[in-house]
Amino acid sequence: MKQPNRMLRRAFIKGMASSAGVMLAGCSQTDPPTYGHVLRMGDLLTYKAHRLLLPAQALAREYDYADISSVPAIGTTNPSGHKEHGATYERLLANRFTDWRLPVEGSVTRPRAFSLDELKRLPSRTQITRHTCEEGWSAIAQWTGVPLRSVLESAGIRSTARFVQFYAYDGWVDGIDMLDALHPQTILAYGMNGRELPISHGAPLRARVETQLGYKSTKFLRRIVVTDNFDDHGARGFIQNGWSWYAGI
Ligand SMILES: Nc1nc2c(c(=O)[nH]1)N[C@H]1C(S)=C(S)[C@@H](COP(=O)(O)O)O[C@H]1N2
Ligand SMILES: [Mo]
Repeated sequence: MKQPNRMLRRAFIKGMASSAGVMLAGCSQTDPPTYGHVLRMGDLLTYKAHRLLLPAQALAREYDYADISSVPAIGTTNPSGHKEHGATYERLLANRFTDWRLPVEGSVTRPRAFSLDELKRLPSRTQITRHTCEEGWSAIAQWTGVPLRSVLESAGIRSTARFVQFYAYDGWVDGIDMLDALHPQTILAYGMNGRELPISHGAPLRARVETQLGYKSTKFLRRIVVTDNFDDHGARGFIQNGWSWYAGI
């Protein structure tokens, strides 16, 4: 009586192993690569499993006003001191970001640069969400901004486009795939808790990527580039520094 059970279990384990194999074997040139230690292969498995199991447009939980908490400002809290872009940021800040422009370029049919007012004139979205930092804390805030989807659509997304890269005034560079870029809760936020986005939280504009850990929500946006291929941003990017490029939650 024990025998069939054991065989079933073995078949199940074999099935698991081969489906994991299929997932890994399915990785092509177009998947985000992993580098270094063999354990980092798990990053690709996590990415593929998320994309397989979660409906692409599943919404992150949204909260009530009463749930809003204080949010620590983490990482760069003012890029003024940055060696490459600090002086520019300082000048833009002095003019209250009236001269700030966000170029949206790369794999788009109508590359253009947006002023803050132009972004604010596009339909906005407000959401109260939980920010989860890889350091182990989380906090809830209300974010107001323009869906990244609207911005990309106004620049005309080419059919070959697959990733969106964010460049910041503190030298931070990162990217997300098109599924997260077009996600309804992925916004470029200029407001926080009903006020203008504070400098320490990424003024004048930051990304909110609610489907991933906090470090994917780039602050102090300087430039957006749509790409057909994965870009690891070399030594300045996350992957070669040992972070996971995909940090889905
Ligand atoms: N440009 C830029 N974006 C960034 C960071 C940063 O240092 N620079 N830190 C990241 C990390 S690790 C976190 S947890 C959040 C912190 O956002 P907050 O300061 O609004 O809490 O921003 C993310 N985006
Ligand atoms: Mo973080």
